Amino acid sequence: MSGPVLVTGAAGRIGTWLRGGLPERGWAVRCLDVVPVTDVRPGEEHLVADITDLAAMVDATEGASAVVHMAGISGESTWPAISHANIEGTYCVLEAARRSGVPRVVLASSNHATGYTPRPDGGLLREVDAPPRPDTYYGVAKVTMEALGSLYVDRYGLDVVCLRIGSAFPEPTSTRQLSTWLSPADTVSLVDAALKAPSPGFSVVWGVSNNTRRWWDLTAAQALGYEPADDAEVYAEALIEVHGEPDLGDPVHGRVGGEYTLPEFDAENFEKP
Ligand code: 15L
Repeated sequence: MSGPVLVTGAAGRIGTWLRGGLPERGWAVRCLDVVPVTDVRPGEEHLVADITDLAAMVDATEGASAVVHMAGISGESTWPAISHANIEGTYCVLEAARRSGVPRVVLASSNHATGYTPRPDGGLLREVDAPPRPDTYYGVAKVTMEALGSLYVDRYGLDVVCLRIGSAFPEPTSTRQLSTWLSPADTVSLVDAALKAPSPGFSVVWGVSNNTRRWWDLTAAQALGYEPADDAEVYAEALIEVHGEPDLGDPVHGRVGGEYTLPEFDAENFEKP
């Protein structure tokens, strides 16, 4: 495939992992962030732009073979902040891709699009059995992201893959994350699969590692070509020693969105003084 992959949020945590891993898988990377990337690597292109600046995004997407959209606010915040960065921003990314003729967009959705979904009695939860059920304004923006992706597939014929990312951190830091962790290496593998899958149309898949304790089904992600290699269980003993065995009756473990469904995640607590 010709043309680089435009990675938005390239200076962020996941963006940095992708800049490390995608070139090894054959992808040239064009980095975009609102702040400059400090550790520029050989072969990378660099752009500093705001994803809500449509004209700048049209320029940035010119000649790209795909966009991987990781930019935005990565947790709950105020409505004005979320609606601007995460909803307006996603619109600009998709609209710029369309105007520039970029055929594929990979979107960083989140488990929080479906956060109030309860853990099934048994078995694994499929994406199709977890329709929108946001737990925060952040989750609402991820629902909107998936809806915009769907529109751009049906109306304009783009391929759009939405990754409902779990907990993408260097390692799990809570007992919830023994289920929801997405390792750095598996993040690269998942994005690579989303970029390579032949004609995915509109696709929504969970983004988790092959964790022993996971309860989100990976069949759809694996059908795209995702081959998870990591399992959070190697951290279980140490985390359980500190935090105790997870109580599956606790909403933190009994709902997709975990802590985000608790009262303290009310956006009021995120208002700026
Ligand atoms: C997310 O979507 C957030 O970006 C991240 O900071 C974590 O809160 C993660 O979800 C999670 O559910 O652990």
